[in-house]
Amino acid sequence: MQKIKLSRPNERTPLVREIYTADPSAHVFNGKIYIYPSHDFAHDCPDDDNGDQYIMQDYHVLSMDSLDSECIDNGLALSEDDVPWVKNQMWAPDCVCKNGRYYLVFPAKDYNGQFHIGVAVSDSPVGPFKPQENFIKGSYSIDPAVLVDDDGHTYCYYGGLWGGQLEMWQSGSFDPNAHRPEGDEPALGPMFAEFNDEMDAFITEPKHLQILDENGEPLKAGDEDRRYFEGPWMHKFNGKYYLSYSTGTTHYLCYAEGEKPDGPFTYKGRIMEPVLGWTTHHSIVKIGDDWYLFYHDCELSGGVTHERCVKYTKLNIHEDGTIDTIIPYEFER
Ligand code: FUB
Repeated sequence: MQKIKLSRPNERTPLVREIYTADPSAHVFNGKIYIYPSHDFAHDCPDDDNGDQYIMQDYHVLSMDSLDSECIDNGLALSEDDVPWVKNQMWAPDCVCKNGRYYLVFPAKDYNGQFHIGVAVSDSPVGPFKPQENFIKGSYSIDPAVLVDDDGHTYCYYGGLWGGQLEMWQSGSFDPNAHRPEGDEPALGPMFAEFNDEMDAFITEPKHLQILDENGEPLKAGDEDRRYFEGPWMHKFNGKYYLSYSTGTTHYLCYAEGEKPDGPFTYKGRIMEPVLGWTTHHSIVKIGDDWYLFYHDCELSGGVTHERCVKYTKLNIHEDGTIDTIIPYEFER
């Protein structure tokens, strides 16, 4: 395979090196690029399947004047100490601008060890953010990604398996021993709910989204190369809705296409082959006339799974919405 030639000096390199960052949700606000990442905490404790190694305690917002300029760490935007309901593990956030205010939407564990989704607000895209007193009623699990649709409706996509606890809520209440779907059982989709205008409540009952295969059948739990695991993102292209996500155990970024914000979605293919590290998590954003993928890997720490760094690369989206697969380390400058 011919290596692709990268034209931007900071493409596919760590955007900041002073802190470890992951799960980048990128947006353009007022012509400037803002990245809302997790802030990885460096430590020597062992990894486990529950994600206990991801001990994040706060959020920093990154910003760039353009894709070629320096990426700035704007310092502390929100700490776990400031949020009454949060005990620990502030994982992957997103941010939306509504009515001139910025809403940081984030998952964290409460004092019962359960993940929920909270919101904090600021007049500035870089914070500091003031948290709401409690988490969003009826929310659970991790990885919120928020789409403000063209008609102003605001949708939240969220959920993650294993340490993200999505399986544990299948009955509607928290069951740490709940059965994990496997084999030919239908895979669990990401969750979907609509926010109110004030961004302090869901106004629809959360529901699982369906991702279908080429025959219109729901993807199976055992189809680990294609089924949803965590890290949802939604972008619109030519009026269609594109749900992208991580397959977790097989480490791919994949996407599925739908006609409506709540699907159903049909699996389309891979966006990115595995990166260095266990997790893969991304966002997709249009900057100028082109589309970009923001993602993370563990290059900066030499492969430590919980010490990650955010990067970006150009994404090739065709007129029909199909996306070329990125091979993360096959390039030359
Ligand atoms: O950063 C902690 C968790 O790792 C995120 O919530 C997942 O998406 C994975 O990237």
